[in-house]
Parts: sequence; structure tokens; C-alpha cells
Amino acid sequence: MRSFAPTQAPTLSRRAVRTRFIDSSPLLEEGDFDGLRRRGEDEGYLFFAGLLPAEAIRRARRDMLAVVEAYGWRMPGQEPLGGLLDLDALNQVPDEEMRSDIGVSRAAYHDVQKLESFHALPHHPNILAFYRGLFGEEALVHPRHIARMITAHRVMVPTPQHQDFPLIQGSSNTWTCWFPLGDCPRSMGSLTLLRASHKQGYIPIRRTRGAGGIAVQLCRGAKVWVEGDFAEGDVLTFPCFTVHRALPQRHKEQIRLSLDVRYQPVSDAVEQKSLLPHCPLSWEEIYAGWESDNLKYYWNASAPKLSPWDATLLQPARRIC
Ligand SMILES: O=C(O)CCC(=O)C(=O)O
Ligand SMILES: [Fe+2]
Repeated sequence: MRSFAPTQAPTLSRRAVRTRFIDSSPLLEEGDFDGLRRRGEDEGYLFFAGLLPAEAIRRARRDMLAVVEAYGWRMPGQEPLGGLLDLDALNQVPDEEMRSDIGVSRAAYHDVQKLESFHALPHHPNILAFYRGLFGEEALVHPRHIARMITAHRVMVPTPQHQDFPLIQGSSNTWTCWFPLGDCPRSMGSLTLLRASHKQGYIPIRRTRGAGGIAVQLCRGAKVWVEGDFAEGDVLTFPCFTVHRALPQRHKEQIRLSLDVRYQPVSDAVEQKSLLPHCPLSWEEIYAGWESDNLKYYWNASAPKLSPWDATLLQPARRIC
């Protein structure tokens, strides 16, 4: 008889093992927030298949691709949601004009930061209802949303393994929410994370290339990297000490569009940069072409407490394992 025993036993191996996200949608559908908190605490993440409806995602995707097109980097002849690039055209952008944490030029990223649809998406009621249940109070959405527009421009490298806390600080109960704008299989460079790594607390960093510019030093021993092929609408969220990184983008001709957004309990303090745009534009410049006033300066209504920035968290230090 053929044996179907696993070739790698996660608890025994000293090597890294790769496994797939557990879909927590059934717990969310039942409103079982104790179960969700328990799973988040055990696994270091929560994944929800199809949490966001297609229309909401497509509005932002279409607007972001229109920016890519305006700069001449989009392959002509596609339907408006097609993400094929003209990589030769993109590679004409000088290295110093690129935002290597994003994937396009500074100017293009500023245009994306001005999009109302991009800023509206993180306020989708399905996401807010989840965090309200998780925190047991209203969630503060950090307005500093990040749009990743990952391309194969020569300056780009996959996001290195890191924790978000030293980059964001403020509340230690801040959660990152990561979701692609459209299908994003692992081969397109989706996010992967180290199971239960949030239990290690803050991990000393070293400086490196790639988004964030920092990498955590991992000790030897068994590791379980959790990953998955994202379909449009799937959402991954994790606490700010969970180690995560991007998989390599193998489809060089495609742009990988995704958002990363942070949420925290509204009564916790926030570090003031989390209330600023993720680029040098002012909120007034970002808001200039918006149709609605509803989301302008929305965080002021909850008068968030501020907490200080700790620069030592971004100083490289050797990890003693
Ligand atoms: O999308 C990426 O490559 C990086 C995302 C990330 O680090 C995050 O969501 O915190
Ligand atoms: Fe991150």
C-alpha cells in the first residue's frame, strides 16, 4: 500500500515548513469573536476568504491602473482591470525616481495617494465590523494607507521578513490588514507569515533592502511559514509582532496591487505619523479632487491620544538566540 504520511513533520523538523492559511470565515459568520481572538492568539493571523465584495475592490483597482496607464507603463489593448505592464517603459524610470517600497515612481504614487477610492476601501463595513468585534470597541483606521504596486522594475526586491511594530509603534494591539486588489496567487508575490511568531515579541533588526528597510533575525529551529493563493476579496490580518514577508513575484509582466492598512482599538494611543499620509503630500493636497467630505480628517472625531516615537526600535542590534 502507498503511504501518504507527510514528508516533513512541522514539530520535529529544524527546517522551514510551508503550509496554507486557515480560513476563519466560518467563525466570523457565526460572530464568534472569542473563537477568532483565540485563533489569532494561537496562529498569529486571521485569514478571511471573500471578506470584501468585488465592486469595492474593482473601483480602487481600476483607478490605480488608470494612474499606471497615464504614466505609459500599462500594456495597451487590455480591459480596464487588466494588470499587464510594459516593463521596458517602466524600466525607463531612473532608479532615484522610484519608490522601491511601492513599485512605481514617486510621482505616480502621489497620484495614487490622491485617489478617493483607495482611501475609502479600508473603511468597508465588512472590515470595520470584524475589527469592532475583535477589539470589543470601535476600531481606529490609521489613515496612512499604503498601496503596493509591485512591479519588476530593476530596483525592486521582495519585502523582507519583518514585524510592523517598530515601523508603526503606538498601540501594541495594532493589526495590519493586507489584501490584494484582484486575484494574487503565491506566484504573484503574495504575503506569507511565520506562524505564531507574534509570541516572540519585539525581535532585533538589521538593515536591508526592500520595503521597510529592516529585517528580523530569526533563530534556528522549526519554522512554519503560512501562505496562500489569494482570490479577489480575500483578506489577511495579523498583529503587529507577527513576522511576515512577500513571496517572490514570478510573473514579471504583471503588476501586484495590494493594500496594507492598520487598525487599532480607538481608545489606545497612536503614534502621530500613523495619522499622516504615506507620502510627502498634505491631506489638503490629497483631498483636493474628492467628491465626498465624509472621510476627510475622520480620525479627529475620536480625538486619539498620541504616544511617542521610539527610535531605538529601528536601530540594528544583534539577536542572541
Ligand atoms: O505587500 C508587501 O510586499 C508588504 C506588505 C507588508 O509588509 C504589510 O502589509 O505590513
Ligand atoms: Fe509589514
